[in-house]
Amino acid sequence: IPQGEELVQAILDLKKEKNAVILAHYYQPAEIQDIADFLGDSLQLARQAKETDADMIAFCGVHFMAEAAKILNPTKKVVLPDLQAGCSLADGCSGEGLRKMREQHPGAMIATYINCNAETKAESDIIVTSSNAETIINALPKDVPLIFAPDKNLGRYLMKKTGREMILWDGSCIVHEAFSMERIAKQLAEHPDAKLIAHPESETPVLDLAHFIGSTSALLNYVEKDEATKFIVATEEGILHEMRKRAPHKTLIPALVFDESCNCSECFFMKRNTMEKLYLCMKYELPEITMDEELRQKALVPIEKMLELSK
Ligand code: CIZ
Ligand code: SF4
Repeated sequence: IPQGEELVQAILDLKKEKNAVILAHYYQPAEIQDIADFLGDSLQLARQAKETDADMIAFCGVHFMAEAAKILNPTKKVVLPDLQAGCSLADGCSGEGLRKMREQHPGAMIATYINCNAETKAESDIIVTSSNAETIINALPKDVPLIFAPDKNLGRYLMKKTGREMILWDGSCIVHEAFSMERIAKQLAEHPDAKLIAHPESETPVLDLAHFIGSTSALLNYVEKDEATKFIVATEEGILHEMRKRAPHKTLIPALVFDESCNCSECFFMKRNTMEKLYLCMKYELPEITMDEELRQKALVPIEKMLELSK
């Protein structure tokens, strides 16, 4: 495997040779973000995947995101640098589990966060992301019970924002639930001029302290546009790379987590992807995301509904 500058060039050569597009999430390692054709959050990447006319999508993110790309654009070959790039939210909510929950609540609608696998999507009535969840929930019929899966923290936050009661699946993101309210409160005391910004996957005590709560894209825009010059950032630390590019003169401090031996909040699933693995997956076109066509069509329905409602 080539290294350094040669590795970057080799990936660019493969991209041309195979008419590939590289899509990367903001939580990816910095080198991967820098080589990507499109960088985005899960909603933006789903939109890019749907629209691309490349023959191959090299998806640098986690498995459920690459699956969403395949669901939206099935004629393209979708490859993922590391098939083990999972997600605690997706792994904790199976399609079968959701089906059982529906049986327990006859007549309920199921709104599911995009952080879930294809089987789980197929059991859902509508998919949401953190950028469109509030709008979508407000647009759903009010006279039926509503189940929200799999993130209970995002679910709780949405109940507060929309005033709508929801039945919550008991899942969480291991990265966002690791933030420590006590340690963050100390950080705020040490930096009285800083604003705390947080992703709604974080737990309630952290959200209660936050000056601003928003999706990945909303947090990026906020840091860029807000008049404050110092921010304590409670979300996956990979996003600091793009924040620094957009707001080079601002001070960005990663929010502290419970584990005192570690000073940042990395999603270890996201970081399984490396430049070497990106090179290999493009060269050998493996591992590839494949999906049963019936499952794909079922999973597509609630995603299309989301895209329609969040235009
Ligand atoms: O995986 C995540 O935690 C998030 C917030 C993804 C996204 O881009 O919405
Ligand atoms: Fe899943 Fe959390 Fe990692 Fe996002 S940050 S991919 S929600 S484990």
